[in-house]
Amino acid sequence: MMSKHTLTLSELLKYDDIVIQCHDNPDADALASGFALRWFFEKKGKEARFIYRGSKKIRKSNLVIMVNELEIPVCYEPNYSHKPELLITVDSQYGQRNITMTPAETIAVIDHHQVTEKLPALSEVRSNMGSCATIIWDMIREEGLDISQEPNLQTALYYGLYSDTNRFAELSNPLDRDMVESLRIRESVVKLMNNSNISMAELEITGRAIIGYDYFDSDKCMILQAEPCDPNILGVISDFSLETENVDVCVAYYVTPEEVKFSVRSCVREVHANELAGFIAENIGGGGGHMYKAGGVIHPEKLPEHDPDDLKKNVSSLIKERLLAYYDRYEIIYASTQEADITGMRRYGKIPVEMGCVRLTDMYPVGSLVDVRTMEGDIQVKIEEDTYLMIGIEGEVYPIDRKKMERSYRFLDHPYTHEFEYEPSIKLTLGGERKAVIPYAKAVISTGQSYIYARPVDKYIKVFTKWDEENYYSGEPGDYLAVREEDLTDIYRIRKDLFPRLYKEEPLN
Ligand SMILES: [Mn+2]
Repeated sequence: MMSKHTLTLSELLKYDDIVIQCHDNPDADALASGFALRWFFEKKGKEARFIYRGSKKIRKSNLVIMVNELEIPVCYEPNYSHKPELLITVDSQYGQRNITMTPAETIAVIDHHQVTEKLPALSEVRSNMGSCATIIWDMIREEGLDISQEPNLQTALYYGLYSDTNRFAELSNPLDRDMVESLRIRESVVKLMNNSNISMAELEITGRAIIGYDYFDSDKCMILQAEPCDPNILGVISDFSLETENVDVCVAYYVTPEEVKFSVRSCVREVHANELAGFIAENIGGGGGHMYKAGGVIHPEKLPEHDPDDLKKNVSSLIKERLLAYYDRYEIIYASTQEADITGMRRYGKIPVEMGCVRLTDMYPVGSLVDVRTMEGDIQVKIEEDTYLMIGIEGEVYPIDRKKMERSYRFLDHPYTHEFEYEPSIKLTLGGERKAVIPYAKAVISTGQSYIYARPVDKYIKVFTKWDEENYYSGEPGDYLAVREEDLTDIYRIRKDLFPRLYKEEPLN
């Protein structure tokens, strides 16, 4: 079970006696989430209480600053005995170990972690989101409320996501990025919190982790194990260690009985940190982020060998095995330097399917540098007179030049309309308002004039296309390696689930 995604905030307004509870030992995201939710109820004329429990009062200095400076109305209630009509847990799930159980008549859950408990009917869990703050921000937006006059609330939401994604480095969901862009924050408070981020004890943890490094010559990578700490410290450790000569990739992690957190850093284009993070946590947790910085979590109970007494040892050998397996796994193909070897490939023609096509000069002037936001991350495109953007059948976008486009597609008379899970959008790299691309798109259909050679691959591949030397596309066994008949250096990858929908075999000519 990944996510559950059904609740609206207005459904919660039929209750009167409302308590919001975040997990024990709250972090910035937990505080921001409760704060935002309480603000929502206040706007709707309901007074909700925001509490946290557990054995420890907030002590970490950045969080003390956050509560005081942003005036977060949160109460520490270790011995809470009132049984509310509605209890909403934020940034955690009712029944989980990290949140003291508070009896209530009705329970609701808003969270961004993996689902581990049976969820109540009133639940909004989006496990792919960088922070719980983002979910509540989105839900408030869906209710039509405007937070632009609330500097403290905006700053809290920002800092919640910032902390949960290691200073945005491990951010992976486009909605998270949308929130960051929309917020106006109190910079001075963020600065203050940032400069009180590490305690003396954590400084020492950093030092000990670095001294105990494990280095693998063959792949120039390093693993560092830290004692349990604020996950942000893992980012500090891996960022710093990556600066070492002959270290291209770093993984820093800590182990607790509840969870294993890790940070991944890469400074080489052949290893995308987000992909490696996903690989390390495959089937046992989750990972993601950016090309060069990423992170993730492993759930100990999902480990193949789960022996609580030997947890540290199991985790350390698992991370090492997976890191080294990752390197063995891929064949790397550089399109810009080599013509594809088409031996063993078959010839295919494109099945006519409707797609969207945007002439980018309809959106921005020639010469503009734009960031195109997609499900898979941001790509940067320089707009030339004849640069077009194609929108594929799953909402994936890619640039194409006019000649190639005209050879392969023809325009249809009806407008292009389509809905995707995440709408592709675009903005100037230098800043400015984000524009959705679909309203600018025209419907096109492939003419069947374009042919490719392709073959399914039997191993994992990374393809650097000629369009983007910095960025590769990964393929797994069964995916197709393809090359355009008229340009044997235009090599790319086509996912196995899409291939039969897009191509049919043609005789060789
Ligand atoms: Mn969180």
